[in-house]
Amino acid sequence: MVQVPYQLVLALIVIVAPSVTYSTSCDKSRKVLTDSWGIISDGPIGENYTHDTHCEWLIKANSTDQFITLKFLYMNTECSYDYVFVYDGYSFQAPLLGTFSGKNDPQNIVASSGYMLILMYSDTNYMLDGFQAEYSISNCPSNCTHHGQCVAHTCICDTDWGGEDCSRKLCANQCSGHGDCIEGQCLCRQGYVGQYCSLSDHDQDREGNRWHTLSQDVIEARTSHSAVYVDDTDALYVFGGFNLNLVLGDLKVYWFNSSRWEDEDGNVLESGKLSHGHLVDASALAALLNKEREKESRWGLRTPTILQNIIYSLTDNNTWNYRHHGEGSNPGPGQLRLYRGSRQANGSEVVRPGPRFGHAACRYPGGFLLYGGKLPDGSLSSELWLYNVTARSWDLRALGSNFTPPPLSKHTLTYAPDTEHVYLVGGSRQHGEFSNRIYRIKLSTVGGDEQWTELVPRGGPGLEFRVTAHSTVYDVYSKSLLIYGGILTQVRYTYV
Ligand SMILES: [Ca+2]
Repeated sequence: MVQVPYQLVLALIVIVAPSVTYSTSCDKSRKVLTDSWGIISDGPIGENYTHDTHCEWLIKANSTDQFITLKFLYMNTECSYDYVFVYDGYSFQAPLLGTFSGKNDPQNIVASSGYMLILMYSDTNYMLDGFQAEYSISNCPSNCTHHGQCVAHTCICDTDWGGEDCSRKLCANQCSGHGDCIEGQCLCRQGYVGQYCSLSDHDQDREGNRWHTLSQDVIEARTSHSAVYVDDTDALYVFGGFNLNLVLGDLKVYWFNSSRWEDEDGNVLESGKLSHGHLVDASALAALLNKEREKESRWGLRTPTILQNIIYSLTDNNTWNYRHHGEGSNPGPGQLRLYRGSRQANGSEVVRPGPRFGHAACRYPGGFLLYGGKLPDGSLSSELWLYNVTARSWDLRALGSNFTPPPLSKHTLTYAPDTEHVYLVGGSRQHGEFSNRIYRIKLSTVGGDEQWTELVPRGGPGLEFRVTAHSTVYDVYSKSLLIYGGILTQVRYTYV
C-alpha cells in the first residue's frame, strides 16, 4: 500500500478548496457580496423557494472598471409569475440586463458598472426549486474568454477572435471558401454574401431550406423594431425598437451586396474588435507593446499581428474613435443616445420620426412607410412617415387628412400594390385596449390630398376579434389581407 505523506494531502486540500463562502438562502434581505467569486441561490438545491419572496443580492467589485459575470447553474421558477431580475448597478433604476422566469437556461450576463444587483421575486402561490448562479469578478469581461489579453480593463483579442470579450470567432469556417479574411472580417467574392460568405446570389448554387448568418454584433440588439427589405437598393432598413432600457430611434441599413451595415448618414459600421466603451490607456498599451517586442527579440517570434495593428493604428489615426462610436456596445448608465426629435430646432420643419418601438412598417414604392409606435414617454403615435431610400429623407404624410386612425402599437401596416392602398390592421390602443379596426390610405405622388378612411367590410360587422401583435400580408391572387397569429380577444356585438 502506498503511503501518502500527510503534508502532501494537506497541501492539496488547501489548493483545491475555494476560499469563498457560499451565499445561500433567501430571507427577504439584501446581501452584499464583495468576494471575487461566489454562488448565490434562493436556498438549498431540491428545496422550493418560499411564497411571496423578495430577495436581493448586490455584488460589488473593487472598482467600477471591473466586470461581474453571472452564470446560471440552474433555474426553475413559475413561468410568468416568479422572476429573477438582473441589473447593471446598485439600484433598481440601473439598466436592466435581463428578466428570467420559468425553466430556463440563461446565457452568461455581464455587468460593467462595478455592481450587479439581482432580485428574486415570487408571488403568493405555487413555488418551484428556484435558481442557483455563480458569479465572478474580473478586470475584463469574462476574462477575455481565454482568447485575448486584458489591458486596462479592455480585451485585446488574439488574431481570429473578436467581440467585447473575444468570444466570437472571426472569419469562421474560412469564410465558407468564398471570401478572404481581411482584418478579422470576411470579404466575400463576387456572388456571395453574409458574415461568412455562405449565401450565394446565384440561383443554381443556392442551397435551400437553410439558415445563414448575415450579421451579428454590429448594430445594437433590439426588439419591437421594424425591418423592411427594399429590392430597389437590395438593402434591409431597420428602424427604432427597444433594448430593454432605451427606446431607439436610429435607422440602420444592411447592404446585401457588401454584407455591411451603414448608419443613416452612410457611415459604414463595423463590429469592433475593441468594442468596449473605455478608452485604452496609452501607457498601458505602450507597456504591453514593449513586453511583446521583448518577447519577439528574445525568442525571435512574431507576436500577434492584430494586437500590434491595433496599437499602431491607435497612434496613427482615428481607428479607435471610429470603432468606439460603432454600434457594438450599449450606452452605459446615464449615457442616453441622443436622436434628433420629430422637429428641427426652429420648431417648424419636420425632419424624421423620433425614437419608438412597437410601430409597424411596410415596403412602399421608393422606400418604406412607418406608422405609430410607443414613444419614450409611454404615449402612442399616430404619425405616418415615408422614407425615401434614394433621397435618404423622411416625410410626414397624411397631414391634411380629415380623419386619423388612433395612436397604436403592435398593429400591422401592409401595402397592396394593385390597389395602391396601405392597410392598417388591429393593434393596441393607448390604454391597452385591442383594436378590431382596419384603416386604409392611398398616398398621392403629386402632393394631392391624402385621406385615411376606415374600411368597413361588406356584409359583416368588421373583424370579429380584436387582435394585436399579429402579422399581416397581402395576397395579390385572392386580393386579400391574410392575418396570422397575435393576441386575441373576442368582440361581443349587441344587435338592436
Ligand atoms: Ca409562484
